[in-house]
Amino acid sequence: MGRKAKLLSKLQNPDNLPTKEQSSFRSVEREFKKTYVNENDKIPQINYEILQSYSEATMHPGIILLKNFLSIEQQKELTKLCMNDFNKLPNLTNLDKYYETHPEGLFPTYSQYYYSNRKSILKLKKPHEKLKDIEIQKAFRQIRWVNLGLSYDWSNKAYYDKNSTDLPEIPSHLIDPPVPEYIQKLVEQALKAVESQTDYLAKNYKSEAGIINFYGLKDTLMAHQDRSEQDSLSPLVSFSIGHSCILLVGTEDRKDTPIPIILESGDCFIMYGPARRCFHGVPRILENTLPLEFYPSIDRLETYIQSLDPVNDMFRLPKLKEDLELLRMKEGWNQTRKDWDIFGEYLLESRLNINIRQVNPAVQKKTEI
Ligand SMILES: O=C(O)CCC(=O)C(=O)O
Repeated sequence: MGRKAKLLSKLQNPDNLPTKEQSSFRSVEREFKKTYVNENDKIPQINYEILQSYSEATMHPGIILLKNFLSIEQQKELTKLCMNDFNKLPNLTNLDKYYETHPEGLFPTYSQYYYSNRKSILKLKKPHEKLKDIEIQKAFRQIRWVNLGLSYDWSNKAYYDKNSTDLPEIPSHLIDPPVPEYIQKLVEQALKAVESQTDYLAKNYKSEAGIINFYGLKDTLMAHQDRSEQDSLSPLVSFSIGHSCILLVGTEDRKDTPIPIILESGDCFIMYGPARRCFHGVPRILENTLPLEFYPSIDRLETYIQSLDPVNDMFRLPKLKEDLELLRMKEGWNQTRKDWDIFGEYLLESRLNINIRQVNPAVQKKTEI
């Protein structure tokens, strides 16, 4: 049996899913990536129900998955906030290190391109041997992360010490803004659910830092442990929007076999206490999983479909065309898309993840957690 056929049979039969003896984190990660990412491969159908029931049955202690936690309206609001409001100073993005930082962020210029075809270029701060100036529509797609709350130094994998002389190139009064209130409120609601299921005391939690991850359909996130937060027990609260993904969650030992969990749009995933330092990663964004509610207007979708490549996008085209037909039958669809097109079209190729952490240990807790 070939590798692909083997994985497919594993996914279709829970008894055959990787076991401790068989696979380290790396090898399971590789199987998901290899089997599904190669454009020239035929993409096997994933048996969602089996994968989902497998994840639920084997959930680690310290992991809580709140399905459909966010309403569609909340997800749309968060998408707008992530793409525009939060995507600018004082929050740093991956592009700020190399490219000119726009105080109002890239969204206004991207929006002018999207709605009026006004072209503009994002310039490098200084010449770079590999990078070059880029058109705004490409630059916007290259935003990979936005830092919320306490500023994080990605090179040293540590939160900046305000008293350090080695601060990022932003005015010092902009460092360490609070996590946006809209997100803090959602985190509070999610933690109420944790509180009702465990003896974690949510009122001591502080949303101190966060990351917004912007994934394209081929992006992945390597297995990693979150070790930068001094508080190693408080929950990490994570919201998913747009395309679904497979999240692999292992143990604190990279050699242990991780479990695959499907995170869908609107889900809230929480790791706390015993799971807080577990290895986790995203080997796969699942194409054809964007809920219909997030699609743009019919004209925009038609133009988008025409812009796709019949070979490279052969596994997405049939579903997009099917969805287009469904939308054509929905009366007044375009009227409900007012001001949504730019966000909806972005989500046709994306997943957003917002995850929030407490960095410093809480003062008082009911239990060790
Ligand atoms: O995208 C996700 O769901 C996981 C994100 C994550 O693990 C991280 O940002 O450290």
